[in-house]
Amino acid sequence: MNKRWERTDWFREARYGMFIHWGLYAIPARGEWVRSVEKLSNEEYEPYFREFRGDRYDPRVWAKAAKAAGQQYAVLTTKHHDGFCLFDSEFTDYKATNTPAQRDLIKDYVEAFRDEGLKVGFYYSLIDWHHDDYPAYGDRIHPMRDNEAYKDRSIQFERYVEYLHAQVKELLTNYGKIDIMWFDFSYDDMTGEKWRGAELVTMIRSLQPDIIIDNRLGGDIKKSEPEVYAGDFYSPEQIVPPGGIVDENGLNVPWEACITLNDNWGYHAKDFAYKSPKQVVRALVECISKNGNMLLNVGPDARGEIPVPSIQILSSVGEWMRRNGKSIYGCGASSLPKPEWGRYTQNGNMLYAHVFDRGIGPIYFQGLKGKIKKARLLADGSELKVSTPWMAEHYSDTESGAFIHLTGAELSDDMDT
Ligand code: FHN
Repeated sequence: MNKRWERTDWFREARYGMFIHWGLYAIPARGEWVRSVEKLSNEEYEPYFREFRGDRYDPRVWAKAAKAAGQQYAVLTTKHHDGFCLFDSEFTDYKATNTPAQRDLIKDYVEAFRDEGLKVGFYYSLIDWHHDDYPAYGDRIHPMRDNEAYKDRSIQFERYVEYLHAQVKELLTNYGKIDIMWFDFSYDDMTGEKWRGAELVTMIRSLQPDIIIDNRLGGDIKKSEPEVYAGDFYSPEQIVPPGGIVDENGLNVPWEACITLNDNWGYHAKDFAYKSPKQVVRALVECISKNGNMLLNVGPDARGEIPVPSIQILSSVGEWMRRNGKSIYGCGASSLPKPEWGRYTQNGNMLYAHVFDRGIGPIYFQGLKGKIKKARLLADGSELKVSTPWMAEHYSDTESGAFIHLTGAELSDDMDT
């Protein structure tokens, strides 16, 4: 892969992470956009700040759940759009240490996830509905967008940008090595140099040389000569991009699809539409089959616990990962055409056939005539009889990936791996 993406090597090996949206919005329990959707003023939202305790918050439990799920990294909201800081920032009083929680939630998260051997990422909202110098009246998404009281307020947006830079600096200074900086999100003219993006990224890279940054500061990561702030990976949301992500020359760009387990990022008391483990596995396989990652979201409740349905799905997918993870970690797209029965992932000369819809009769491996030396079911290592050079006998377990071991020489001769 292009030298430009070298710092994402670990990321493209890891392939699968946990996204965590947690904050004051878990108390109203109507999703993380509740302030904007219901146009709540700072004063109307204030009771949640005074009440926030997170008495059951134990990031070690979260970290163990992520590890058992087969996830290799995590990204936690340090500040979402409501401006509430989960970390002990010296630049605001609107922070967890000033609530009944009385602790630096980010410090505990970093320690817990590192202790489990996972990489650690910070989500940081560029948008801030609490800060006095963030544009409000007439803004497309601000809770006070229609509030006349905010119409003629004189704000100094530059003061907000200073605040943003100062907080990113303290996040990347006070918590040791951080692996991902996940900004969210630029919109309309609020993008790129509006955030003083080039200066911000230069500062980030000087503090954390190995960190990777998403593409939501702005710019166009697909350009051969992108803006300094265009990021290290593309971040599609709630979709697995049909053809993966390539740059203007058709070369692969690292990408990560962030996906919710239900209909909301933040906790929602009426969230029942959970995806099934099968849907999650198939989405994960699809991401890797297109050279991407998947960041799967959980939204802990007001007391700090990941909802039981989320835990159950993560655990079930984790069992699949425990048996089939070799077909995910370090894998990417195969040069073979997508088979009718499912998807391929590949790692060097090891081809993984993910059979979703077997249909009837043997599985047909188009283009592999004479190439299959042996076939094993990845989940249990059992032999799959290759009844003719390009067919493998059908087998019962349609949920597990199978690997088809091809001899390296022939494969590298015939297929660009
Ligand atoms: O508005 C946010 C949303 O709340 C959530 O954080 C997602 C996660 O990628 N990002 C924004 C919507 O694109």
